[in-house]
Amino acid sequence: MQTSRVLAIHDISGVGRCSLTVALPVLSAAGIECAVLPTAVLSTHTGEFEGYTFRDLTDDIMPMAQHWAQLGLHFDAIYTGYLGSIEQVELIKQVIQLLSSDDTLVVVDPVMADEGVLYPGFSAEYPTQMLSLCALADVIVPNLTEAALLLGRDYDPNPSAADIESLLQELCVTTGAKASVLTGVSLQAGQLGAACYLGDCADDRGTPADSFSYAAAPHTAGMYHGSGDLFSSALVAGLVTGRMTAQMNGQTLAHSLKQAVDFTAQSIQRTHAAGTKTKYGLLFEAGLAQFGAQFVEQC
Ligand code: PXL
Repeated sequence: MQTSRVLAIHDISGVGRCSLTVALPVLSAAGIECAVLPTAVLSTHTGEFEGYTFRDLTDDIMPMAQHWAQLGLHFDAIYTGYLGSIEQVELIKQVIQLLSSDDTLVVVDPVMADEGVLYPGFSAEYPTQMLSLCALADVIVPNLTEAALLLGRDYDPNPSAADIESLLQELCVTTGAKASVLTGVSLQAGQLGAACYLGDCADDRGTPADSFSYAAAPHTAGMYHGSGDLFSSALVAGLVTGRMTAQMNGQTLAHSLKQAVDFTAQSIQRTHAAGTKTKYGLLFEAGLAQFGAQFVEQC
């Protein structure tokens, strides 16, 4: 049996269903081993909660990575999200260089902002640093706010298809990533989803370079914490089980985009129907078995 191993580099927030408390179950449900490099430990995420604890794990990052390098571990993907500080960006770049092989897919979700504003604790310099991390990525997964910050553009919450495609292309050109994914886009009233672009690079399954793909699902109004993390984790699950490597594969990218959009939209719909406070995150657990069943026979 062939198994895959992903290294997830995010914080762990004890309550609020985001970052590692989402990446771990989602990747595991897809039959993937999820190794974790926690960047910080918090009692809750930083959105809508007051008085959260925050323990910075900067000093543990390199020793943990060096231990894994000594063990000779292979990672099919390295997937980064929320980092504990601006200083950690340089360290995570070193970790990627230390632990990637030629076939390691590097996915960077530049978690730092939403709805036009940076998350608490991130300074105005953070997007520039994050851009330098994106330069090591094969795939980057910003939301519309993060894309605007990375590119130094004004935030537009409702971009047209032409605007979305221009953002996706510029994200690849500016960062050097081979593919870009933009979340939170809507081309039709009542629908919300994501778009992706595979830049001008070789594709082992004949997908034309310079191709765009869209996926959408019924939109549930409201701001749902952790939805970006759920989407990116589901996307990584699809990319890894679809054997998308650093060599890229446009069909796998488009298919994984659709699976991640559907899983995220269903989780949002379930949370809305249950009426729980959105700061406690998405009720994704009831859909995990069905989500994972799409992948396990491929592992
Ligand atoms: O969901 C992104 C995220 C991850 N981790 C922490 C956060 C947030 C967003 O607010 O605060 C700690």
